[in-house]
Amino acid sequence: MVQPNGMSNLPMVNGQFITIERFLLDRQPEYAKGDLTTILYDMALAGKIISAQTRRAGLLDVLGLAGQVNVQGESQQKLDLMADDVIIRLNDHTGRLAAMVTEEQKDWVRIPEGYRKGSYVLVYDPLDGSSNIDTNISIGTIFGLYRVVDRTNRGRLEDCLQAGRKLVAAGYIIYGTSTMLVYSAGNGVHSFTLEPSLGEFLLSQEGMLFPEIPSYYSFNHSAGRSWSPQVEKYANWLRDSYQPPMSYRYIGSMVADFHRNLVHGGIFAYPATPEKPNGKIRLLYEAAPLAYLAEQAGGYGSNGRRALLDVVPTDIHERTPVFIGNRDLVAKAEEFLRQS
Ligand code: P6P
Repeated sequence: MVQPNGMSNLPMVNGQFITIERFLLDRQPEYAKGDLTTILYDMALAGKIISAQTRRAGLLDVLGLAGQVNVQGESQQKLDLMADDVIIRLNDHTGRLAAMVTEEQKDWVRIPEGYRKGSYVLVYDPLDGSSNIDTNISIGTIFGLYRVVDRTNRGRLEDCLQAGRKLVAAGYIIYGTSTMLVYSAGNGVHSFTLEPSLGEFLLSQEGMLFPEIPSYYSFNHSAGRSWSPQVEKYANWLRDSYQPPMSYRYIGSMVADFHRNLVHGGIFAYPATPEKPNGKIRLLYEAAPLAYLAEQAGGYGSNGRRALLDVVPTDIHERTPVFIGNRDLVAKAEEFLRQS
């Protein structure tokens, strides 16, 4: 097929390039057209803006700490705060949302007075892996979308504290060698690559699935000093017994580890330890959206005992142990953790 000059390096699918806007219009299930689809556009726009800022981080004075700590007591990076501000300002006045939850705000975010409340709740981590910002390692935005519990009384904490099983869409934007948006609205997982010269996210892959044979396992082995005997045995099984042997990769940026494992097969785990009895990863806006994507891609996400999507959060910032990736590897983790 003759490629138009200079266009042949764009991510083509079936010989054509499809923008996320066209994809959402043409492929979204009927029930998802309307506000849900528009919110996904809004997140794509947020991704473009955040990508531009992270690309220039070295040049603009946005590197380094902002001199504040977030509700987690973690030093907030300037890019964290910028990304959070971008997402809130893109979404708080559109009339599509009734509430937001973000890692960077202590309380859930209300829709400002004077603006209509919509039917959706956006939960997100504006910049996961932010401790890597100053070292040019891939970082990412993670998001999930819920419908409000009661349309006649919307915009309440109850709308935010829903199990992941209630998610109607989830996704992430990874700011790496290229900027990619990966999402699902319940109809498979689809990935888009930002073409900077066009400012468009172009369809890269439709219907992503974890490869049958996993290639990587991702743990922070330095935490191994305080793992439970069961987690220790599981980690050793992954290293010594699983066939065909996997490689060990741990970037310290969950979105990047998750994305690599989705593409090549594998498992990411952040178990509980005595120092972190509930693990480190936040349930509502990190683990649950990724678990939703994992299940849509034929994988699974567990807290070691049960599906992450079945856990009802009791606090918007609660943490959870995480085992997420190829279904058989995660099921095996549950098997090891059940042993006394
Ligand atoms: P550790 C980033 O802060 C994060 O939440 C995840 O993106 C990442 O996988 C994890 O923490 C890294 O934590 O304790 O291994 O440095």
